[in-house]
Amino acid sequence: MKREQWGSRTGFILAAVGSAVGLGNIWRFPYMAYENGGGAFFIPYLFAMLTAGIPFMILEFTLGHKYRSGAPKTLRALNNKFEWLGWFQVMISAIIAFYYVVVIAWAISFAYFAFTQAWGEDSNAFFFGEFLGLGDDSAPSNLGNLQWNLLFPLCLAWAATYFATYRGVKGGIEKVNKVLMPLLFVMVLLLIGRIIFLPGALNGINWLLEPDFSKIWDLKVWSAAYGQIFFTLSVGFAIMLSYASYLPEKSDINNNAFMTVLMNCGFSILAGIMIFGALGYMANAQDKALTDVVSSGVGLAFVTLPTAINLLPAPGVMGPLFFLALMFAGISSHISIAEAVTTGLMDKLGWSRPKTATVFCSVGLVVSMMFITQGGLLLLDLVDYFINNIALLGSCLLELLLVGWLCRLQDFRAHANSISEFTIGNWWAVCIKFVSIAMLVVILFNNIKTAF
Ligand code: TYR
Repeated sequence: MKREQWGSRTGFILAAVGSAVGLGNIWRFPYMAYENGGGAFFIPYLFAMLTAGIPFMILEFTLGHKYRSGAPKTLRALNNKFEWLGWFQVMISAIIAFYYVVVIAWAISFAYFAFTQAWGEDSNAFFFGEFLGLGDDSAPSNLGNLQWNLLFPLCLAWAATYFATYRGVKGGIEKVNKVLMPLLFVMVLLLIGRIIFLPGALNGINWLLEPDFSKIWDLKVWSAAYGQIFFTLSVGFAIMLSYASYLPEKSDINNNAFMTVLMNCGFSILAGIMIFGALGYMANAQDKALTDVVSSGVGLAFVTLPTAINLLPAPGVMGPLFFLALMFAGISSHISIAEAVTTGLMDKLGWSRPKTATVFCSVGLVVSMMFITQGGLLLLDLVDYFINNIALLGSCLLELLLVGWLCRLQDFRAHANSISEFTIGNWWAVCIKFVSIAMLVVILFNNIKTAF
C-alpha cells in the first residue's frame, strides 16, 4: 500500500511547528531566559539553535524522508543492532503522551473556569485544594483516589488526539494544525497587544529582556540554552522523524527545517513577552517586586496567571484566550507525540492506522488516569523530571552517536542536499558530530549528578 503523504508543504510545516510549540514554549522558555541572563541569554540560545537545533532538525527530516518509516524501523535500517533505540524513543513518547495530556486536561478546565474566574481570590488554594483535591487532610501519595472532575476534560483531550491520529496525516493531523496554529499565533498576538498597554507591563518585559552579560561566561547558562533547544524542538524521540516519513519525494528538507525551528523560537519570544508583560502588570497592581511574582511551569500557568487574570481588564475574555492558547499549543504537540508511537507501531507490526490509533489512545486514556488521582501530581513531576532531564537527552545523544560515528554522515547530507533548494555545507556534520554531542554529554552528566 502506498504510504500516506502530507497534502501540502504548509501543512507539513504547520504540523512540525505545532509539535515543537508546546507547553514548554509558554511556561518553560520565559523563565529560563529570565533566569539565565535575560536578553544576554539570547546569545547562547541563538548559538544553540544554529549549532544544534537546526542541524538536528535537518537530520531527523532526512532520516524520515530517506527511510520512510517510524523510529524503530529507521534505526534498524541504519544499524540492525540499534532497533532497540527506536523502541526506546517510542517508549519515551508514549510515557510523555500519558502525562502531557493531563496538563491539557487542566487547561481545558481552566479555559472554562476563566469565563467567570471560578478560581476566586485564592488561586493557589483553588488549584491544589479544590481542583486537584490535595487538601491538608488528604494523603498526596494516594494513587487510588480518582479526581472525577478531571475525567471529562481528560477524555476530551484524548478525543482530539484520537481524531487526528485516526484520520491520519492529511485528513487529521494536517487539518487540525492548519486551524490550531494560525489561531494560536493570533491569540498570543492579541493578548500581547492588550497586555503591553497596561501599567507595569513594559517593566515586566524589560525584566525579561534586560541583558546580564556577566552570565554568558557561565557554562550553566550555555547548558540551559542547549537543553531548552533539545526540549523545545521535539527531536530525538521519534516525533519529527515520523512526521518527515510522510513527506513527498520532492521536499525541500533544509528549508523546512529552518522554517520550523525559526517559527518555534520566534513563538517562544512572543510567549516570553506575553508572560512577562502579564507578570509586570501584576507586580505593579499588587505593589510587589518581580521576584515575588515570577515563576514557571504548573505554578505559573495555574496559580500565578489566574491571579494576574483577576486583575486584568475584561478578565472574562483575556482568561479564556490565554487558556485556549495553552490548550492549542498542548494539543498540537500531544498529537505529534501520539503519532510518533502510532507510526512506530504501524510500520513495525503492520497494523492498520485505525486499529493502532484506537489501541494506543484507549490504553493511553486508562494509563493517564493514574495522573488524575490524588498522588497524580507528585507522580507527574517525578516522571516528567526523569524523562526530560535524563531519558530524552540520553536518547538524543545515542541517536547522534549512532548517525554521527557509526554511519556515513555525509550520505545523509548528500540526501538532504539532493532535494533541497539551498545546500548545507560540512559545518552541518561538525555540528552533529562534535558540538551537539559535546553539549549533550555535559548536560546529561550534570543532570545525572544532580538527580542522584
Ligand atoms: N516541544 C513541545 C513542548 O515544548 C513538546 C514536548 C513535550 C517536548 C514534552 C518535550 C517533552 O517532554 O511542549
